[in-house]
Amino acid sequence: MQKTFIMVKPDGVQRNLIGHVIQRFERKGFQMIAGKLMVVSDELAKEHYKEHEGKSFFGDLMGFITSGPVFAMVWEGTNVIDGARHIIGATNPLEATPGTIRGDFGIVTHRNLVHGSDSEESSKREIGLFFAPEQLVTYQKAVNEWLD
Ligand code: RTP
Ligand code: MG
Repeated sequence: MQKTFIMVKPDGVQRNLIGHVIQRFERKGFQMIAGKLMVVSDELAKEHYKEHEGKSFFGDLMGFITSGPVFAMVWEGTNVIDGARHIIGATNPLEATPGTIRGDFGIVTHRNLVHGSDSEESSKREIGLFFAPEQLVTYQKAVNEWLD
């Protein structure tokens, strides 16, 4: 079963949107298999966003993502990587379709509420950065039989 790393960023936590974000993924039919409230260290932030190192916004991104608690999660489901990115919406919330999380709640790119892995490779990498293998709780729900 495909897995993805999802994180409610510091702005989402401050705006009391943790529960709402979880509900968006739950009602779609995806299943949370790990979740924790934590503060991202400078080292972890740099590693997580290393593809953007050297870009003009990298410093601001580091400051933002370490500025307060985040809610880190692993979600599981059929095509959950792309599915989650659709629920989250485009990087720039002003361009994100209404109905997506960013489209409904965000205005600016540097405060876009939620992160979602963009590929199988990055999901494996990011899950490994934030969670130990034994922290992933996979389990069967009978209702999932009716999803695909
Ligand atoms: P994320 O990784 O956080 O889920 O966001 P994303 O895939 O939609 O966007 P990505 O290109 O990976 O960029 C990572 C984060 O960097 C900030 N950013 N700022 N031009 C800019 O000012 C700019 N571009 C990107 C955003 O916070 C974005 O979520
Ligand atoms: Mg990204």
